[in-house]
Amino acid sequence: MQTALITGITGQDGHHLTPYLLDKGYRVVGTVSDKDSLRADAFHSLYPDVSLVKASLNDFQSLISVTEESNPDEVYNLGAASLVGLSFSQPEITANSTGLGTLRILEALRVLQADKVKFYQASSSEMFGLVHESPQTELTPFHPRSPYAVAKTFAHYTTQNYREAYNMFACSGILFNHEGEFRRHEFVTRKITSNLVKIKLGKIKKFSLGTLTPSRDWGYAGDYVEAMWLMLQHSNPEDFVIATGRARSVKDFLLQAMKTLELGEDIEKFVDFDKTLTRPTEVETLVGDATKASRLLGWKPKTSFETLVEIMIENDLKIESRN
Ligand code: F7E
Repeated sequence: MQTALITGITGQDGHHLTPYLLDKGYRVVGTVSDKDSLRADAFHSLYPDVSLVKASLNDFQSLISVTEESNPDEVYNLGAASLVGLSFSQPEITANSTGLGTLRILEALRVLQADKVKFYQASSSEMFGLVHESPQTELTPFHPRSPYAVAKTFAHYTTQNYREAYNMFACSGILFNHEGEFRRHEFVTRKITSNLVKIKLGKIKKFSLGTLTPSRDWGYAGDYVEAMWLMLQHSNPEDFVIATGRARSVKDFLLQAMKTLELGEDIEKFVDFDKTLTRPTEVETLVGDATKASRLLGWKPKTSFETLVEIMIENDLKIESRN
């Protein structure tokens, strides 16, 4: 039986990757931090077969212990301080867990001479930032625009360096925005679907957004975790862009969600704008070219933009109708 160790398992991607790996017959071990006990309990009730171990990307010793004890075949490093906006007010916390955290877990694997372990790093399209070309590929230069993106870029290059210096099977998936029913409410897509559902049910009248103009390449997280696994089954450790190839603005997402809920097209009726929700340096448009993943891994996104919005709305309708 293969063992997978997942850092940050209680986050969105852990919720999709865990059942995917359990279905394939893996033993799954996940790290949770001390502060996460509520999320850990909720996760445990969903997946009682998963072992949850206390460990932190900020604590090298805990990473040594969990790696030694779980003896994994594959490590998925999904843990990070992942809120881009918040990273501007918490740059050091972000650099520590998102950047140095990746170094610590790679170093734990190196020190333990776990050189047969395959390592997946959750890199981010945010690294492209002020884009040098469109669409972005594995060869597009990085130009990070937030403390989060700077930390992810450090982690990306650290992964590459461990691969080259120590011959480790270490690779990065450069994932563009991926959303779904497990998305946290702080991210714009979930903020939109959950608040529009509340409006539909008569619980609130309006909500606030920062801006409607930025565009993102939005895919479904359930499709993207398959790409993570495929990367670790590939013959060589390489980096891959994972994306749908189509950019839509925040406004497009909002209008699609309003359409799904039959709320019409009058945005101002439901949305206020709040400058404090904007970022000092914004990333205007990201769109990825996943040709390499399609060619070498046989990976393609399966879920359309319209279906993604529907999945999120259905889920929020279920939750909000219960409360
Ligand atoms: O913002 C704009 C905001 O916070 C999307 C993370 O998973 O994907 C995600 O990062 C866009 C930005 O995600 C609000 O300024 C407008 O342009 O949902 P988001 P993100 O920053 O794109 C990448 C790939 C990651 O790696 C990250 O970890 O929406 N926006 N108004 C807003 N965003 C938020 N959160 N809230 C607003 O009110």
